Amino acid sequence: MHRNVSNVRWLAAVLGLALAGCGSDSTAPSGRPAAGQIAFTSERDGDQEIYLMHADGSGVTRLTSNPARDFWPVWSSDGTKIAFVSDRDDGNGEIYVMNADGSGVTRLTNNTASDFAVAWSPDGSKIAFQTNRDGNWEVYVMNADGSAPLNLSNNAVGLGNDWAPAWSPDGSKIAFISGRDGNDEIYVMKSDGSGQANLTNNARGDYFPAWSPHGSKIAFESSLGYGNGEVYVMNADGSGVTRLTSTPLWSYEPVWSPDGSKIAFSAYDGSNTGIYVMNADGSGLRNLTNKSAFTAVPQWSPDGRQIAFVGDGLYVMNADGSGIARVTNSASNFGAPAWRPR
Ligand SMILES: [Ca+2]
Ligand SMILES: [Ca+2]
Ligand SMILES: [Ca+2]
Ligand SMILES: [Ca+2]
Repeated sequence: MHRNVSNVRWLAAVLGLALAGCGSDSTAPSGRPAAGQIAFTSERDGDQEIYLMHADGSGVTRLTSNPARDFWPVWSSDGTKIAFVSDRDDGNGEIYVMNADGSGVTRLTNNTASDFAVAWSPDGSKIAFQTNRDGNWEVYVMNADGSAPLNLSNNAVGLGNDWAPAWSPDGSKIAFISGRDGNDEIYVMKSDGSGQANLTNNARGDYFPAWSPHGSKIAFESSLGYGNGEVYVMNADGSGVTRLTSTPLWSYEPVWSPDGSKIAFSAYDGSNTGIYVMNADGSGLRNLTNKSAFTAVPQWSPDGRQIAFVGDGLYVMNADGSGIARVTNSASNFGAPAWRPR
């Protein structure tokens, strides 16, 4: 496996799913529609810090400033707060929240285990995350102020790893990945942890559960029946599994356009990883980046007009692949670019 692909795959699994959001329109001071803002992580100042910029790369603001790692920014759905992970206090990863200007940093977790994979509930009241505080990975939920942490997945059988929580758009359910059956499956549970169900039920690995914007379907990556991973879609109850890609590529990391009409994904063709888009039924496949260098982790802007992605820096392009612009010069960007919800 390509090393970069492996790293980004993990990051995207835990981050890319928590970035969808909605809200009111924003406008620039000129009155024209704002191009959007992106939070991202960079080591440009010597260690990992979280930055905010306009989608054209202008107006870069550093939001964190300390010698420890600060990374994986995730927006609240109203765009007023950013949750993130930092090693600043005890070196083992805790979840923090700050205002969008970097003020008001509050620590939400406090224990000797790893806590990360922040997923904010659509109504902003709760934060799901993954932690190994019980000796294996579990999906937890807590109130957005850090109170009342609860082990939702609560399963220690065998490997017992439960990870990568993703809220359904209506906040009633959480999809996650579980290895409890001997290989990785996509599970779903109610947001209180009840009703846990294996949606994929096959002998291969299943990853990257991505809820459609209306919540009726879940796209995912599976190697079901094939030597390389393909993008599949199923109904939210696990029925109607349909393979969308059929290529010599390893296709993974599906992300729905905000209107649900398209799915972008990353694909590795044996020598290079690029960004592709297709209609939600798998038709109309196109390679958007056509770059000779590694590009991955596509993230739709809230209005669906642009896609940010990671390469040797952060890039933003129009959703049709035109106008590709490298908006940061740093090659050390880490994790998924996080569009501020409108
Ligand atoms: Ca730092
Ligand atoms: Ca911790
Ligand atoms: Ca577990
Ligand atoms: Ca499986």
